[in-house]
Amino acid sequence: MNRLSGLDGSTIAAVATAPGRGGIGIVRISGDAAAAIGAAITGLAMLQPRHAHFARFSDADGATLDTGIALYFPGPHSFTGEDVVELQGHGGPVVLDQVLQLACKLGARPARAGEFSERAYLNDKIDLAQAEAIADLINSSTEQAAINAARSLQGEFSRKVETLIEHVTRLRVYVEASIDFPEEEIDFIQEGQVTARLRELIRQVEAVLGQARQGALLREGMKLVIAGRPNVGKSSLLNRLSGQDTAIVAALEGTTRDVLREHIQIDGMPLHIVDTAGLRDRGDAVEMEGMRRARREMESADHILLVVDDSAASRDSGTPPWPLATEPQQRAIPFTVAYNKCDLTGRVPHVESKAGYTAIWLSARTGAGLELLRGHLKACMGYSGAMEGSFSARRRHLLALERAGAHLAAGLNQLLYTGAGELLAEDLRQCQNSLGEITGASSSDALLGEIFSSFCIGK
Ligand SMILES: Nc1nc2c(ncn2[C@@H]2O[C@H](COP(=O)(O)OP(=O)(O)O)[C@@H](O)[C@H]2O)c(=O)[nH]1
Ligand SMILES: [Mg+2]
Repeated sequence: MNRLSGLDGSTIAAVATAPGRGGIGIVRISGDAAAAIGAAITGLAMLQPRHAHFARFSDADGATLDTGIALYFPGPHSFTGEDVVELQGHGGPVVLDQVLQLACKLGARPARAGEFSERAYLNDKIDLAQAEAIADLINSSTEQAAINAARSLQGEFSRKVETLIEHVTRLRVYVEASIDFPEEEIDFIQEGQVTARLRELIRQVEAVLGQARQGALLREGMKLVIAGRPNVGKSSLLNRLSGQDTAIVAALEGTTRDVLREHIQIDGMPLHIVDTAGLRDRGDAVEMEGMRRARREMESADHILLVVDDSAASRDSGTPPWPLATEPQQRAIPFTVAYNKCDLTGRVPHVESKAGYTAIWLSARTGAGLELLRGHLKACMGYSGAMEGSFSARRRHLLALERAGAHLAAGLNQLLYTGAGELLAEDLRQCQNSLGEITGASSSDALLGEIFSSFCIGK
């Protein structure tokens, strides 16, 4: 794809600072006419590159709108790669809008959401993953997420993907050459070298995928759904974990009917906790609807915290006692069992590893064992202390990496069972395409539109 085909030669302008009032507000202008517009507004004959000009911002009639600093960054050494002028004035919505209107009267047009970043991408200043990292950096809600986004913006993730692309390309060239020159055909299987390289590539894609998963989790957080029978202490646990009195706690069965949500952080790891109605086989219409919603939440959970009343555990049949027909072990969703109310049973809070799940004994009332639960949830999110070398990633990136891995696996199968070099070459081509979607080397216009339109104006 020719990236430059997305550019229309227009000059764009937008307020680059957050809406509202602030000490300083910035109008950013990018495009061929930027320098002329900047000169006209400031009344300066010309703006010196990378020089802070103190100037009056005046309209065509000479009326002063504001005073501030004008900066000029000639392309290609600017954020967008085009001529960029920044007018830094006072941060009031009306005065900034006046300066913006003036810039538009002088030949700019209002920028679309994300259009500055899009131009930076189209002019090859950053790749797609880096552009997304800008949005992630601005939107990050935890320190670790911000650090990760900054690493992606520096190209940490992109470099890993590019290395993968390079290796795939090299293998592809090798395979295709042997197809194109059959007189020199190599017996792939006999030789074994291609198989080994494929296996190594699969391992590398898996490694990057693992890191990207962690990055995505840190960016988006883990959705933890608290589920179980009525009265086991689900709402008490939500309140304990969030440190807030969010949910009504009562000795009455069927107290919680609506789905309750809290967003918390455990050592910088975002966790979205969802408290749900207790599951049982009866209840009035409202409670039944609550249970229906509880099940729906469980289906979209990243992790389920199944709460069991330890003092009544023997009453619930089965080990562990699954509430009614909602058996998380039948789904692919990982889960943890919290044996609550251990203050009543006198059991010491502790963690046990069971087949396919973890069990934790705790008390929502006394808070005993809560640290064990927090530590366990952190581990489930992939918390590893230092988090060195981690970077931000999005679900889109994970899917692309998964597709790339699947194409490699398919290619390996072709090679092992049919010995078909052509089919392997095709799988490698598709693998390369999938990886290219991450950095934008092979992305459709629709995808670009979708990504940049989610940015805010002026970014
Ligand atoms: N002794 C004891 N009681 C608890 C504990 N956790 C909750 N409860 C009590 O159990 C009852 C039901 O609690 P609640 O959080 O509303 O349970 P839910 O229906 O699962 O949301 C309330 O009376 C709570 O005070 C606990 O750890 N120990
Ligand atoms: Mg409740």
